[in-house]
Amino acid sequence: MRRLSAAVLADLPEDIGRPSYDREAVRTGVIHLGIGAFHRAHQATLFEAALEAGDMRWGVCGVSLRSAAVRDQLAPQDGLYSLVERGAAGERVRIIGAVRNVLVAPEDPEAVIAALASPDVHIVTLTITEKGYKLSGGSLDFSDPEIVHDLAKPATPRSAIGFLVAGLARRRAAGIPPFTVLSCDNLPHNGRLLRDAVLDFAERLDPALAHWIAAGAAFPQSMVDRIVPATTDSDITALTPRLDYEDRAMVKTEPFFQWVIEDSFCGARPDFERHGAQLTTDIAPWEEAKLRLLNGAHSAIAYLGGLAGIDHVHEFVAGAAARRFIDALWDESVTTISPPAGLDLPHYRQALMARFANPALMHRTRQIAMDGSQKIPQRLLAPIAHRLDHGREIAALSLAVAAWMRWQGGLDDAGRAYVVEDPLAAATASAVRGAGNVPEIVSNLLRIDAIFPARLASDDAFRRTLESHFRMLSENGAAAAIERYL
Ligand code: CS2
Repeated sequence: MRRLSAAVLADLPEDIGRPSYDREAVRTGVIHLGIGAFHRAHQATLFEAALEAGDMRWGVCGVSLRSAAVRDQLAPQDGLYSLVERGAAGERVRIIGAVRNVLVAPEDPEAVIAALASPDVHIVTLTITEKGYKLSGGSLDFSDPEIVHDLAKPATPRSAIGFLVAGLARRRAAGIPPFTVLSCDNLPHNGRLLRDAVLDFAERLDPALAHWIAAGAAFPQSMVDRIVPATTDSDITALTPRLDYEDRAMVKTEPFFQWVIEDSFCGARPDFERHGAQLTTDIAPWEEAKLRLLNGAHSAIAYLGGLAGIDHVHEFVAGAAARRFIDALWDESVTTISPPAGLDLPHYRQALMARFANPALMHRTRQIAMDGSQKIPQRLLAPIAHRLDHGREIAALSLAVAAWMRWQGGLDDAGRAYVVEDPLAAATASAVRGAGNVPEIVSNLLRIDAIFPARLASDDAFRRTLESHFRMLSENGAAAAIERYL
């Protein structure tokens, strides 16, 4: 099958959108670290809109910190890929041209540093997932092997932090001002955490560099929202007859798009507001609402659904009891947030449920279950701690945490085995294996302080609730535990 590429853009069927600007005239103003499907379905579409509006500064150079897969998909296609939006009104396909090239960092770290040091580059965006920040207890983990490596060999870094600092150091040496570093990961205070990590790392290398970064670089907070399930081979096969070409780099997503960005940039930026993002001076309420409502429910669905053998999010919320459970979870979480002005919570909840129910997305519970140790603290544990502090019950939120605990055993309710994909999988597996009964499993897991803050690990009411939920899950299964919400 012929591949999508610049040479065939003009041959595509008329109903396929495509860049109308001159791609030759695009400059690279953005470096994106962690170019997976999410970036291509989210930030890249905003930079595309800027290019379409004639502001040619915002082409993207993508960086893969690990595998060559995305480069190998995009390079033969001149960086072009289809954005397939699937919603109630059907499917919309358009070709995005904003990604100009992809660098594979392990193949050539110097090329990444040189790209970061280009005077044309004004913004570095990141989707490196929670674990890419190398944090422990909220600050940079100096015992992380990649951080140890990068401090010893700063000219050939491996971590995002190492690359950012190497790029900034190169700019400083060349007399080029620093860039804005824009975190787009699902972490509360993502910009602040990243700034602290970068400064802590730079400080160890050269305090004057840290000072220069602190004085001139900007690290705005940002909240991103768009559901982007991993592309499957059958998605690619289904798209081929529509294009009449094969697109191995396609991404699928929902029509919904949200990007709320803290208004603090140190240099040039696109006209974000005009292209669909929102700028604000107070980002925390947006982050909190999204993490605790959308992502909190997602993680609950991932573990309860995963244990019950439910493969996709829309299949989970098809059940009346499951929807009641999600509502109960939200009833608990909403009391822990102060919603931003302009967010109508009942409407937001309704809209979230409809997004989860989108059958065309085929969003796998397994995808969300990944890296739970990095996700549940901000999604489930923070609201639980808040409720306990206010003497409120935590039945639904703690059922989700108990399901995460049971998930660590590697066997679903039907006894099927799966691999727990998580940077702390070894620790959680040994916590479960070393236990003789439910109270031991629960207390062994609660002792992992990279996940559970002391405030929760030592809370008797929390521990007892987890034990009783865990027993219910192992004796009756997740489906029965959810049925109780009917
Ligand atoms: C999901 C998120 O995989 C996950 O952990 O909860 O990727 C979620 O789909 C996005 O945050 C939606 O904006």
